[in-house]
Amino acid sequence: MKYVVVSGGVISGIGKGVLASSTGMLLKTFGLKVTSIKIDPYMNIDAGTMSPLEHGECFVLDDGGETDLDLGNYERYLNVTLTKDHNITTGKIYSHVIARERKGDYLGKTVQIVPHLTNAIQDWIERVSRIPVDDTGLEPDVCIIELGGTVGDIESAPFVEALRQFQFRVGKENFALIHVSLVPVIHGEQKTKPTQAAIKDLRQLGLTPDMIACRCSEELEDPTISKIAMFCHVGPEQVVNVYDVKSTYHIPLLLLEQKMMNYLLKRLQLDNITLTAEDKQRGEELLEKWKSMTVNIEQSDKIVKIALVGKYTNLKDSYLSVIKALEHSSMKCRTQLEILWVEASDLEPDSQETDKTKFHDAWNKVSTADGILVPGGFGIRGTEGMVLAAKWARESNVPYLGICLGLQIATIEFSRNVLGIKNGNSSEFLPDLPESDQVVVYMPEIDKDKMGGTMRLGLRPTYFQDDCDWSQIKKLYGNRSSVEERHRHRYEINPELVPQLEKEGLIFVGKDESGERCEILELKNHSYFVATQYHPEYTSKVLDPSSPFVGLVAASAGVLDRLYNGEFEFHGKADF
Ligand SMILES: *[C@@H]1O[C@H](CO)[C@@H](O)[C@H](O)[C@H]1NC(C)=O
Ligand SMILES: *[C@@H]1O[C@H](CO)[C@@H](O)[C@H](O)[C@H]1NC(C)=O
Ligand SMILES: *[C@@H]1O[C@H](CO)[C@@H](O)[C@H](O)[C@H]1NC(C)=O
Ligand SMILES: *[C@@H]1O[C@H](CO)[C@@H](O)[C@H](O)[C@H]1NC(C)=O
Ligand SMILES: CC(=O)N[C@H]1CO[C@H](CO)[C@@H](O)[C@@H]1O
Repeated sequence: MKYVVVSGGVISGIGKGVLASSTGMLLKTFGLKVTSIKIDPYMNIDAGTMSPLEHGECFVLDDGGETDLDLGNYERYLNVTLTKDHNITTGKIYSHVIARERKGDYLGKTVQIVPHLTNAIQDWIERVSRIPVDDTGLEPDVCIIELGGTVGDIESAPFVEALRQFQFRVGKENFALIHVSLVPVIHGEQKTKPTQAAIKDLRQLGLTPDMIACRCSEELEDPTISKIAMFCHVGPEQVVNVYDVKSTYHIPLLLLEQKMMNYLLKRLQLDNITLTAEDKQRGEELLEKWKSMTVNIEQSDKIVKIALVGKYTNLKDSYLSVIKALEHSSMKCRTQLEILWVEASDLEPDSQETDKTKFHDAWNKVSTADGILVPGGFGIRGTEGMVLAAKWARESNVPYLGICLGLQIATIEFSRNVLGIKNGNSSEFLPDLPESDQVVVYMPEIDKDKMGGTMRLGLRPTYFQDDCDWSQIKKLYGNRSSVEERHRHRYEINPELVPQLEKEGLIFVGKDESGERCEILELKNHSYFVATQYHPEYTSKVLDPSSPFVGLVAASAGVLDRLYNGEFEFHGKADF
């Protein structure tokens, strides 16, 4: 097993995750099997309880693990399926060591950060890196380890020490370190001092950079590269120039251009890993497909406008996977994407009195959008605005995709305005709603009193029902009889209402294994009106976008027919 550690210096938030996943993706293009581990030096054990306002979205894995959004990045770039063990947090590793201490595993010895905690970290990395993550079911060849935060923080100290020891445990030829640093441009001059200081910190802690990835707003000049090489005691070929590009999907190509892989291949002796001709060919195809997907889109001058009617629209990170899924889909449909951010509560009539401009602005966006998306979310605020947006989409024949709450919203709207259940609502918003008005109900098997960890979580199957050959969503999923997607919810559509809804044309085309719980709804006789109880965005991949999203983007761009004709399929080689 080869390990590539990606750490960061100077400041955080300069794209360590993108660099790490791009490196992994490039290793895959050589035919290697790549996995990844994210180390988060914070005390939380469970990301499910962290506020999306503070921390961005909560990402859900196949196994129901709730992590922060970085694991999503790896899944999307590397086309792999990770588990909850692929994230290591300080809290997790401490509780692991403390549990062993309680069991008496340390035989009465004094339990210390070094060696007990640092050993536990290394054992964890070795164990988890071997978990198969793709459909080959084989052990991966390379593991990318992203160390969160910046080296030198108090928080990351035990992990840095563990990695220092780890390079000796696994051997020099199996361990490479990429340090991501920042080169600010001040008065037109590229400053190397912060990078020099960051590398000094790193060396002091016993780690040697094999590559220094310099983030900069512009291309590094040759003298800058020489200077960094000289003062940081590396060769110029070890300094990688990662300047700002139009889209993060271009970063792998940028790294490739700079021959970063040549160095890594040599350094890790990757040639010694035996690969079959088939593996190699798969790798080459992957690169062609990546180029074709990410570069073609620039040549398109078509723009599709999707209104995202949500709640935390001023914190866009809380919808990160949704945005990524839209980006992947628009690349597939060869159209540029423009997201219109709509704060749902601004659509409500009340807001007309408080802020007229916002009200008109919001409606202007909704009514000019090519498609409307209502994503998942919690809480009451803004839900009446979402109901109005769903009504607009239904009545104006504008493509609509609802996710989780978005499915419940679409059903509430339909119950009120088509079935005539005037006060139809969700018992999530109104706990003592009369039974006749309950459109959305609490799932019976879930314990109402416990908040954390009581959701329907992770990968579950959805079965397409009989008589839905007309369904667009079924066709988009390739006419499969069932699909597996990731869930995260506590409430569901009231099953007793389903016959009435279906009679009026709102059809539940997908249900769970019991045949009772509604998973996918679709409106008959509409350009595209689909909603899912699950979160398809979590499994969207750069090269394999999620079907419900592809459907929304294609319908909004008016190219559904071309999509069904297979015009957007990849045929072997990038056409440039
Ligand atoms: C991604 O992985 C899945 C299975 O794990 C595979 O079926 C699919 O072909 C892969 N996609 C690409 C673009 O390699
Ligand atoms: C539905 O419930 C919400 C939350 O209590 C409330 O604000 C809204 O007015 C209700 N809608 C109807 C039509 O009763
Ligand atoms: C799926 O089924 C529909 C209707 O039966 C058909 O028109 C379509 O070609 C099928 N698509 C695929 C990919 O098999
Ligand atoms: C869909 O509904 C519209 C208006 O209700 C009607 O004019 C049209 O014929 C319907 N189309 C189909 C395919 O049923
Ligand atoms: C923050 C985070 O991602 N936490 C998850 C990491 O994995 C453990 C299980 O090993 C989960 O319980 C956490 O939710």
